[in-house]
Amino acid sequence: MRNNWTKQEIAEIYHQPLMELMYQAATIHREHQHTGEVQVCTLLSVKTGGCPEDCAYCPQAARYQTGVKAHKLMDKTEVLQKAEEAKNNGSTRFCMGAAWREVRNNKDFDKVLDMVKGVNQMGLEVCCTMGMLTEEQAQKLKEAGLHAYNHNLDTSEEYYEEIITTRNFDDRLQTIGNVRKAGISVCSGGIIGLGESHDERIGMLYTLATLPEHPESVPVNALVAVEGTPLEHMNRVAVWDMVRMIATARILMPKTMIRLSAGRLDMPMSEQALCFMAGANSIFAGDKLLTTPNPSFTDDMEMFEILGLQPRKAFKETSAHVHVN
Ligand code: SAM
Ligand code: DTB
Ligand code: SF4
Repeated sequence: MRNNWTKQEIAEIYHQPLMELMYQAATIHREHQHTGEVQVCTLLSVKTGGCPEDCAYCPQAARYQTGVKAHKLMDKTEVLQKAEEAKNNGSTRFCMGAAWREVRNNKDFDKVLDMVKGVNQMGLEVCCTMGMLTEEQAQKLKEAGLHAYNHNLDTSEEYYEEIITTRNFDDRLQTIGNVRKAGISVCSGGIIGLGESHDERIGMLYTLATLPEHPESVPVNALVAVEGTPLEHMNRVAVWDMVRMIATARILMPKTMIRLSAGRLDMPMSEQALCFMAGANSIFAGDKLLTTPNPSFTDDMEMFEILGLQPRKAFKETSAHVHVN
């Protein structure tokens, strides 16, 4: 495991002829992962909309007219019911999202801690994505049984200001550090199709692959262009771009779960198959992501059947704890 990659090295990997890149990624995938095994995660938006941030891609930012209605934090019983459904459908990870800039120490946080306890007790890997966290808050989530925390870089350091102005790239790294210190598994990736260049995509991979420890999971999202957001007219990401990104991530971070995340609804099975071939080994299942649609469980199970993929068991060793001297 290496975390001293240079941008030059990453660029050389990334810009290889696509077939060569895929072959290398698939080879590394076979050496470090159980091929044919795909982690199935379910998302639930427990606190939707009304977010004060200005992330240009996001339908939940209060300042854009996207038709997403703001809701208060859901009740625990309802959340546990959704978790049960997800478990019955074969998901092993349940990720609760909140449209917050940061977690605050209030009654809502106490409610979240309670939800985390409940979901953990059901034997699911529980994950949250709720914005910035302090070290103490991360510790409390850990004590409640949180398995993973998702906090994406979203884009590269160089392109960050074009996409988000209400926080900066270092804020993201700070929270990722707090999650790591609390002993929670780190999930961090980004989105492509925001108008970034190849160099900027390489820049984002560079930051992820040179963290002191690689994230245990890296979601690669294709922008879901939502009407009303500043990025509503962006073109759909080409499958070749997804493949290039996933394959490079797989080569740089061999033990990490690479998640083929948002954007699958627009990808035919043949395109998704290329992504699995290139080293993706995790998906979000269930007919909704946070606020936008996603393929149904039945469609995904049919895809697994056709491609010969197996859902991965919960709490399997990820062993991405790379200790660096
Ligand atoms: N508010 C918290 C935050 O931003 O970290 C957590 C929720 S936020 C919706 C979680 C992630 O969803 C973002 O970091 C972003 O990568 C992804 N996301 C949001 N809108 C998206 C879109 N339209 N297309 C693809 N990914 C999106
Ligand atoms: C991630 O990287 N992608 C997920 C999850 N982590 C939280 C979210 C995708 C959101 C897509 C837009 C929506 O449904 O609101
Ligand atoms: Fe808020 Fe997160 Fe959406 Fe940004 S991505 S607007 S922080 S919910």
